Amino acid sequence: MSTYHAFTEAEAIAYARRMPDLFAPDSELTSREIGDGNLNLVFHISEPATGKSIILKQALPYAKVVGESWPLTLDRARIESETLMIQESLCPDLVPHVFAYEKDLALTVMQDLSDHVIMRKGLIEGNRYPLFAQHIARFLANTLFYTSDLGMNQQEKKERVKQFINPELCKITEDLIFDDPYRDADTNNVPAAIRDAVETIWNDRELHLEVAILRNGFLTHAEALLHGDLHTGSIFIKEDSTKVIDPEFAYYGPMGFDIGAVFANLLLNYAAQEGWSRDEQARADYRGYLLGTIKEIWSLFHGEFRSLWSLYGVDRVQQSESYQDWYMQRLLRDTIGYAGCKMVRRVHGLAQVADINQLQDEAAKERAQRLALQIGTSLIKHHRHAQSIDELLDIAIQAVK
Ligand code: SR1
Ligand code: MG
Repeated sequence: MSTYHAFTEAEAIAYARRMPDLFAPDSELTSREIGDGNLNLVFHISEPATGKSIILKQALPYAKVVGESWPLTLDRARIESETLMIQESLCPDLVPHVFAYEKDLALTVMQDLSDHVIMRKGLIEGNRYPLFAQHIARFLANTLFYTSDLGMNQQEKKERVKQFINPELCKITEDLIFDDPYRDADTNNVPAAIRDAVETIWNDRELHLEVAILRNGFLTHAEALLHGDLHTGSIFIKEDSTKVIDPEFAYYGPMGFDIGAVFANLLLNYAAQEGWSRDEQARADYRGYLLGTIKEIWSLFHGEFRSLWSLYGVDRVQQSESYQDWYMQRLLRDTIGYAGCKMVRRVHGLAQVADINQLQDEAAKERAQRLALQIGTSLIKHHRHAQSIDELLDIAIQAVK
């Protein structure tokens, strides 16, 4: 048993050397800490002679993005590794393989994905990923269906809910997504140029009601085992492969929260095209690609989820067509509402996105921020009335007209 302490690069090498069957005991290894997220250390260990490599991910006992003043449970490393193993059993090609998890060190040893890029970076560079919609729709359909009361034994599911109680990480989401952006909170990071638009949000009672309804769903609706933080920084991608990483926020929550997270991050990039595209035609083309991807994801997800349900549904009472229709419409509405919340928090909340923040042209950045707020708030306000995914797309299209 090892006592918890944050690893140095040299300690990461020493640990990797002890892993059976990975590296020869006397081989030369290199180590680089490459973590650029908000919470953890990530060591890339490689053996130059053979080209073999692995990742050691270690949770820190505080939120790295803020510092030691924000303590954070190490149990999130267990949640992450156990979630990855469940997801691997459902869609093995869409998540990294976990070689080992060591509780006392809050350490997970996993497959190295350095031949992929973080999707947020790929989108900022203007790349297109033709297989992404298929991959993420399959990931969402399988992970959400088979961990819910529709697709697994309902008593075992209750045990799973217990296994994935994740109060500290959920609290971050409850505050940073569903509370702080709607008031003048210390955690916010309000860009001076858009203060007027942010203050409008702080005073918008109609909006606050819709956010309260969505927050209630996040607090109480233990529907499926969610990834819990499914933004484009949690996706490694290349032309022919997609890998979903980092499920440390996993817990039993409303399915629409994960689907909405994917849509929100595509829409944040859509807003950021104000500054990234070379000219109007390129901007319209790339925005068309992003909206087409959202539409394709919803359509493939919807088809796959319903077909899993019809073939493998475990609950006779929930099997009827009309119940499935009702359920999918509610899921669409949740998805649209959560997508809106996930956009708004990234504009003036604590943790923002590179798509917008890396824009060098201040005027373009301001236009992108205002657009993201406009689309996000419209999605939140519309969500309980939505009938079709086209309404989400229309909101995005109207916002740039
Ligand atoms: C204090 S953690 C801030 C954000 O980083 C994570 O990726 C989550 O999105 C969280 O809200
Ligand atoms: Mg993360």
